[in-house]
Amino acid sequence: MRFDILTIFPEFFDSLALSLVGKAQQRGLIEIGVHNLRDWTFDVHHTVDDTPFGGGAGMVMKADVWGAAIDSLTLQGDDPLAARDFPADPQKIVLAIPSPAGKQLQQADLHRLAQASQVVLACGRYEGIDARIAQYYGAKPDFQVFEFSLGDYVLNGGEVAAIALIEGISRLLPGMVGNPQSLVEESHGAAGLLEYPNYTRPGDFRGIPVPEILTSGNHGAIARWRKDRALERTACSRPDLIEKLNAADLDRKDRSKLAELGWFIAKEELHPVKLKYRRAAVADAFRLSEFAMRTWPDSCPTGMDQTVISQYIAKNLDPSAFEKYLADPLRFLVYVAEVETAGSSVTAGAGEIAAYVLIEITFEQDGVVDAHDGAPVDFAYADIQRDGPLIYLSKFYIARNWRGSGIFKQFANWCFAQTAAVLSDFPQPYIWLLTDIGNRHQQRAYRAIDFAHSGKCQFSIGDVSNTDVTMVRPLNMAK
Ligand code: 6GU
Repeated sequence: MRFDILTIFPEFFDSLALSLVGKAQQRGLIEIGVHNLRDWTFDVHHTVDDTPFGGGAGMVMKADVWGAAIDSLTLQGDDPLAARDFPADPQKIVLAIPSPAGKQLQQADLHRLAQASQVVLACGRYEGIDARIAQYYGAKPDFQVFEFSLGDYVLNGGEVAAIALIEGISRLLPGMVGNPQSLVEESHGAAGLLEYPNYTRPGDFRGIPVPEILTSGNHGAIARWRKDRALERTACSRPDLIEKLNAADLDRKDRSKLAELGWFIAKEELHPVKLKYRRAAVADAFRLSEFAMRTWPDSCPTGMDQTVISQYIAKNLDPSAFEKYLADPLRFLVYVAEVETAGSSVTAGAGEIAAYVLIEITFEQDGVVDAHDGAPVDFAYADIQRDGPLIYLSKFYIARNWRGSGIFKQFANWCFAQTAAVLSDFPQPYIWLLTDIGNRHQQRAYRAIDFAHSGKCQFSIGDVSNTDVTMVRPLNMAK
């Protein structure tokens, strides 16, 4: 591959003699020509710029000077003899133009450019190069114009970006990097994640040890640890990359790590989605009601009468019921998990609701809880004594398409931590719930988040009586 750099600061590129790029030149893997743009000027002052048509600040680099320079480096001129010496190559010549107005350079661009046989780098200064250069060469069939930016910030000229491009392309060429696996594992490699953190000797640096697992010799566990760190780093620094991960490439452990980080894969979805947890506001009443009406029938005992269900919904889950809860924030805690969309964190009611939780803070006087029969007032959970109110998990619903995504455990833990903060005056409140005795699946799910069975109780829906089990756990679990 051949690079030709056009610049008014040729010395800028002395650094290309160093390191791997320098070695690659010595070994003939790449050729780099550095050319002074002023060699193609027409006047004694070697003028490369002029004032912009239409006015405005700064200077614009002249198309005629650039055209002459690019032509001569790509042997596009009128000299048929020169053209004959140019190796016939079916591939296009890449004219790479660094510019803060270009497409942000990505690893995938480098892989594509690594296929070219010649890359001409046009390093502009000032306000850039006359736009007709990109237009003219872009229209030529044997050229491919690539205007690229390093990121959303402004440098004085394209030189730094040109060096970045050359180094980024060179290391992808065959024979450049010793171990091709390191191209896959590194950040922005095939996995679509940022790289995990690395450590080497000494084992203790100023009191900071190396993570123990890395010295365990357990390769499976090390691979898992690295993947988890890569997922964490990526979720933190580059959530846009998490959004692009393919669900099909994510195993159970990946999904569970992502769930911890707030990212979930809904049924039929191809990519993870970020869910945001928050306390609901009065303005959420209508949407919550709509959501509750839609999800409530799913949790009813099988074979329950449809009209009974409808009556219950109309009476207990209409918007005014939620308005009542939301207007009484000292007694009712309502939390929602919703798809994070711009603005939804500020105002209620933007993103799709994935789940909601309704907790009722019920206090106890003289051994009598002020609401709900069947509350396990006397139940003692293993060795953790209740020391505070016995509060009631009234509702916890997850939309069908979000079930099995890991949201249940994550959202529950978040809600309980929030609730514990609200009740921080009490050392150890308990939280309890009722669920249909026949719904083994649900009971198992609650056991998985540390609830224990505490008894049975009758629960009426309309005039139909059902047997429920009660389950309970301390609000603060040591974990
Ligand atoms: Cl490619 N050029 C200039 N002048 N500034 C930049 C850039 C390029 N990329 C980011 N900032």
